[in-house]
Amino acid sequence: MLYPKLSQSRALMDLSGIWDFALCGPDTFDDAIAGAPLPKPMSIAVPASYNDQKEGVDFRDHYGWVAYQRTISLPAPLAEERILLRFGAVAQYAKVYLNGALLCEHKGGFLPFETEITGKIKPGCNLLTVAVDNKVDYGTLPVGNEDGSSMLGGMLAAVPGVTPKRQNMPNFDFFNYAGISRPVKLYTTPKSYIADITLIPSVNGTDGVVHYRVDTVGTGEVSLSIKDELGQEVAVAAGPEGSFTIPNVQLWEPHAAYLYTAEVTFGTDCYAEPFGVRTVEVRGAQFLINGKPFYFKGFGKHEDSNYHGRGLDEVLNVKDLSLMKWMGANSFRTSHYPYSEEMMYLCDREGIVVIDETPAVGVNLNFGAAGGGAPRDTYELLRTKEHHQDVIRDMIARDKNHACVVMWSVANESDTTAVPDSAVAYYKPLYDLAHASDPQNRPVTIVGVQNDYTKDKTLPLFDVICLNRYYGWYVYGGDLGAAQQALALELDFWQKLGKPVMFTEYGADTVAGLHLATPTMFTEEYQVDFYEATHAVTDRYACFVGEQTWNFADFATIQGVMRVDGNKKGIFTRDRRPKFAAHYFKKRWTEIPNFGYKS
Ligand code: BDP
Repeated sequence: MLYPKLSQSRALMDLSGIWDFALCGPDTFDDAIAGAPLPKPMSIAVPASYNDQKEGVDFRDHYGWVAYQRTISLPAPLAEERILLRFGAVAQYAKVYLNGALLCEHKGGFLPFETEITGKIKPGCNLLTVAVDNKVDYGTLPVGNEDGSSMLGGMLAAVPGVTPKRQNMPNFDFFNYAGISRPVKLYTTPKSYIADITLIPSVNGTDGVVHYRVDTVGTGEVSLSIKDELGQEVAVAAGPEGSFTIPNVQLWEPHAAYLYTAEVTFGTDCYAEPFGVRTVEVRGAQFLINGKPFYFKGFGKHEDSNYHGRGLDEVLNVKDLSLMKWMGANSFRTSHYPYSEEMMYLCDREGIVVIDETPAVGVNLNFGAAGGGAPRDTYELLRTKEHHQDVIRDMIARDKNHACVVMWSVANESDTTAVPDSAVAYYKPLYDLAHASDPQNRPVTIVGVQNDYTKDKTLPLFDVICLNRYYGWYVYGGDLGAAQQALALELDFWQKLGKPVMFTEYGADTVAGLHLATPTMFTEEYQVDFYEATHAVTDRYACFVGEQTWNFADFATIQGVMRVDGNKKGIFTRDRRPKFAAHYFKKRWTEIPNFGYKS
């Protein structure tokens, strides 16, 4: 799906701002609400999660539906165009109404959707209502509890006669922020229009050879003009599918991005898509970008900040990439859901490498919030399979042209050992689907939970072994010697597989400002010791191709006995102040080259 852009053939209107808002019921949304202005509405900012914009437990812990509302009008000169209403992301389920009539529904909180409103938007004022459900359950990604029931149990058994309030219990370790979290846009295209553009770059000697396809609707001729960064035309092409050659191509490289622009025209429609020319390949135990062995230095992140919650914050995006470059980091994973399209374009521009992850987190009923008690068959109990296929297809369709994306992650910390055969039956088709969906056929991974890896039949099916490991925190916390031994045993195991291995998470909760001369857990000194001890082991393995810490910054979680004001494993605080470890990593990473570290 193309990102909405202003061009000589397309008008673009951003509906960001203050909308009317109301909390609604838990289970169903009453369509009648959408037919009239909300009575005594609250004011809410869009785009942003709603949770932290107002005070009160009922607001923060709201379970179920809310309504957003505003009026929209179409400028009269655009009346003859094709008109679309597009949502960057609405978490977790959306129903969109215009003048009381249901236009569309969308499941999933992290990918865009749009609906054509040509002929439905009338002259003058139109009432736009967006109903949003925040419920997570056994059928959603991410996974949560069923029916708002208290599935956690906690440490003690439930007390008979007590009825806990219904609420979302995420089977994942981040706050279930909800609402219209990414921009809402109204845009137009001509009646004959460009529907999609696919670009598949390759390198032939000093030339870039790019295969392309332009999907169109209506009548017209397709032509392409390829411009370099100075706006000079370097190639042309014609027809809906073919290839073009860029002589003496400038490659897109980590920290040295070069972007060309494909200016595509079809009849009167035109659309400009920036792209980089680079190759990605897993060869043996190496991860190659442009044919050179790449070393991932970076983070698992979150879209998370004060007041915005999970809402798009472009200032923060620019700041985060700036901090990464300051430290010599070259990459991050979009843990645990696809990030905004704005962030993906920014990473293309800034030369930051991205592992792009679906929202499949919590597909594990024997771990985390859901854990405890007799083992359960995750794959029998969850109803995520079809939706999981959808999010893989939709994420790849959205992000397929981004040079920054070098690998897809189909899930984080799934149940890959407890019932190994059902895990393989669930994940092998998803691995195949990801490869089949990607025109560039990038590597595909699944991010593995700390487990009895000798029994894991799922991880080895994937192209890169991505490990979330907490030796020295959840396992052997405070005993870094034992942590090192356990980690070395595990890496001895994985290196025999002959595939690249990397950390997609490792870290220690650290309270900023807490210091001790003799480090203990939670101090800033312990965080640095934890990382130093870990690297003393990982640096010995040639197959170990990357280190992405958990987490870039402290972030919000549900309240509970495991978390004091959220997860504190950040290298930065939530407001982006560096902990000691940021300076440690800055020194380490500026000395580790992006390419050839282990060769
Ligand atoms: C892993 C999860 C991540 C958590 C982290 C932690 O992938 O989302 O926040 O551990 O416990 O299990 O800090």
